[in-house]
Amino acid sequence: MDNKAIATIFYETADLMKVASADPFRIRSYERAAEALEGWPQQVAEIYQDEKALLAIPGIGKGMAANIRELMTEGKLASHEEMLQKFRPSMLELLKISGLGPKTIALIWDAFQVCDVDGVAKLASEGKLRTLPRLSEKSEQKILKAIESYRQLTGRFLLSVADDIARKITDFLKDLPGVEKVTPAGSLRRGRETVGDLDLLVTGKCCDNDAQRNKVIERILSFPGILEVLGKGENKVSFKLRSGMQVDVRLLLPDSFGAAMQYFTGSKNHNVTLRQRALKQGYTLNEYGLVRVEDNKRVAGKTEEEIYKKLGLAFIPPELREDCGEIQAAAEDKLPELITLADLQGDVHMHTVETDGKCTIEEMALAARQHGYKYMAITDHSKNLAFANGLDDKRAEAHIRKIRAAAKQIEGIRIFAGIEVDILAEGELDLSDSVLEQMDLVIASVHSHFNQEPAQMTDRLLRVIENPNTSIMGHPTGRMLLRREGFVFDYDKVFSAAAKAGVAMEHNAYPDRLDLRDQHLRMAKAKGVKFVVNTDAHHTSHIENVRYGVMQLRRAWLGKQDVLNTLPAAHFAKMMRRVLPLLEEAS
Ligand code: DGT
Ligand code: CA
Ligand code: CA
Ligand code: ZN
Repeated sequence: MDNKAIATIFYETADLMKVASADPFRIRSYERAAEALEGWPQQVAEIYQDEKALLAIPGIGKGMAANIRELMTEGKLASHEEMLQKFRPSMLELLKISGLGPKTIALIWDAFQVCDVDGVAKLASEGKLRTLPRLSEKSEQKILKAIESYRQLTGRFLLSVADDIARKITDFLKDLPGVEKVTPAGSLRRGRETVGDLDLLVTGKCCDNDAQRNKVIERILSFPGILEVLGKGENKVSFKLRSGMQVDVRLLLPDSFGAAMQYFTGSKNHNVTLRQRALKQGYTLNEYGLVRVEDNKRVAGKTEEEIYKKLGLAFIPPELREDCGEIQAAAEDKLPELITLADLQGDVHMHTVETDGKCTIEEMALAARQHGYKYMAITDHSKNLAFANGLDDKRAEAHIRKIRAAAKQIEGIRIFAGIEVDILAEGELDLSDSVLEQMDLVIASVHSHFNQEPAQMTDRLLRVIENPNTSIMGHPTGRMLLRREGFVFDYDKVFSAAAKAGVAMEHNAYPDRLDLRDQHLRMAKAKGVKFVVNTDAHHTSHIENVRYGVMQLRRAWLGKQDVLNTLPAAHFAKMMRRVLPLLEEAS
């Protein structure tokens, strides 16, 4: 159990206790512990047996230390379980609806013993909530609206969240005898930015007969955090986790594994088009294999590769399987050569403790070097981002000196001094030109005034592009997945101007952002824009998030040549200062 998982359980306990009107001091102690754990750099799993080490974490007292130990040894927490029993687990979901606070939920619970989203929606639409103190017809309408927008946003999860769970379940199963492979399929394998449910495929000798399959299913069902089993068959089991995520696991014979992978990876539209192609060529294609109609002979199924090959197609990478022309391109052998993780030589958007990061310059640099990068950049925030302790001119200059000093000390990786400078309301940059000029690279990002009219936003961004100090536009639309739509501007105009001026667009690989999205990446590429994929790391562990960013780039059909941080350091550095025309060949 990692810090985040413990923090989640503490937050949940606190929320449930609020509904139960428990002692506010106790509630607060759960919340403080959760906040402390979220920001604590060391995993408490490593130190939980050492009481002193736990108590050294600010916000953790004796009671919470005991709770952490209980969670680590039992895998659950009695106070949390007790609350869940009292209210039923659906209460957790209800608490996630903004606009429905614990007080209102407590009122509803006390009067109707209802604690699920559908139940509350029903009470509201039947006009029963207005009978409660402090609730009116108007509040019923507000609650219904909140539930509606909750439903639109939910049901989907960040790619990183699904990936995390997939890895945990894989780990949980991999030591079982006869398990050869556990592989994600569905939208996770295609690298979609959000995932509806998690599809996992298990194969190996463990799937040979009923008795063995039963053993695997039994083991799967003992995975911690399962809230509810939704369905169970001979070779399939579906369940819902506490987080609300549904997981579909299928057990497959190795002989038809490729066909199943192909089928369950989707997308549905890709599969439909592929099946039509198969039919035209005299085959049927399903999850068990590719079968020639003529003699009913199975001609492929063990691997995906042989299925595509038999259909006269080049292998189509999962990220492209959205029925956007990839089958045609594969038939003509015109699929693009997609960028891979190994192509990247650096990550040039990172924060440190100087602003809102959690690690030092040295720690970030060593982690980037460990990852295999040849270069990286420290790009802390500027002063407009006050809550992040952003840098003013003076601190920014001092920070450059610190970065240069660290660069002298650390070998094996080039460390650029950069900044993520705020774009102010009218498109001015938040630091003086004389300071920005000293930077190796300048990322300009919007962190405020998101709600400008598209025309005003367009002018604002065009002004940033005209500024000769701008190297990169950071997270260009400002979207937050499942929380906030990106702001709208004239994409054609801005992308064209950026291409012309030699300003690169960032693809921000932070899992909540994945900004630009795939369509915008394609649009920008068509205008001649070059990209930089960055993690916006606020902690050394975030550097690994780059894999989500690369999946998005692949979904947009981008190759190595589209992405500047595949270049060697010296060439990359020149591009950032806009000294050379952007389209110059890689040296
Ligand atoms: P999601 O879960 O909404 O993020 O998206 P997917 O693509 O993971 O969709 P899901 O979980 O419903 O199904 C997984 C894959 O299984 C899907 O990509 C293709 C395949 N599949 C599911 N239902 C059908 C179907 O009715 N027809 C075909 N051809 N394929 C299907
Ligand atoms: Ca799925
Ligand atoms: Ca599914
Ligand atoms: Zn940043």
